Amino acid sequence: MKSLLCIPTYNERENILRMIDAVHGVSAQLHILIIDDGSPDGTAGLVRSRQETDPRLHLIEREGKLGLGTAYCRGFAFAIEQNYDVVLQMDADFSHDPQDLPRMFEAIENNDVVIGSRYISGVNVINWPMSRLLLSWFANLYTRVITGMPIADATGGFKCFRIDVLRKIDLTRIKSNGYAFQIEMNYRAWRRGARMKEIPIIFTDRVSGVSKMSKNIVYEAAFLVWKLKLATLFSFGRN
Ligand SMILES: Nc1nc2c(ncn2[C@@H]2O[C@H](COP(=O)(O)OP(=O)(O)O)[C@@H](O)[C@H]2O)c(=O)[nH]1
Ligand SMILES: [Mg+2]
Repeated sequence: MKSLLCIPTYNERENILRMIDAVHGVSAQLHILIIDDGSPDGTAGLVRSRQETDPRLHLIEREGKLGLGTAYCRGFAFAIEQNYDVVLQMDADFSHDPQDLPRMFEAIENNDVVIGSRYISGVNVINWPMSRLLLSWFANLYTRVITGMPIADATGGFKCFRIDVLRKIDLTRIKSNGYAFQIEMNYRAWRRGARMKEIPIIFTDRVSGVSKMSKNIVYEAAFLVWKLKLATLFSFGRN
């Protein structure tokens, strides 16, 4: 199966080349697509020079910080155009462990969406302040109760999709970012009958670079969950 790993970046110069090496170290076939939002720290330049010796590395450069959700959607559209069979998504900052990729490939054989889950077997988060852990945990409880979607970790960003699932979702309509984007993709896939599978992962807070997480991301997710639920209840729009 032809697979593409999408990694969105904003100011990840300390991480990006090490991450590319780590991913290639795990899989000899997987292609990588970096979607960089004009990082002022020159992340895209590093990727461009690596491309000279790496035929499995792709780069999309956007004008400015347009947000995580649209960055992923741009990557998914690239995967559809280029006829990949499987699309993965992962952060650049080593919070997600490339060593978990083989388990994702295994799980996607019999599923449509595989979610790297911090909460499927206890709580597997390292080095987050308690406040952020509680926020994430309650955000997931809230999402589960309101949407009815049976997923323990709906806000995580380490995932794998069969391309057919992405083809069924109108990516141009997705405007959410952050947690909300992860929830929205899961919800739309689930509503379309996708076989969803969570596999346990350990999430480690970043060591290099800084987080782009903000309060707005939380409000956006809290609101989105109701929007998705109400759209389903009243069946307006396709969801
Ligand atoms: N292209 C792009 N990437 C982003 C943007 N915001 C965050 N990222 C990337 O998305 C991933 C997750 O962001 P991060 O700051 O680590 O969020 P956190 O783990 O929730 O604190 C990292 O690879 C970031 O570089 C954005 O606006 N555009
Ligand atoms: Mg991070």
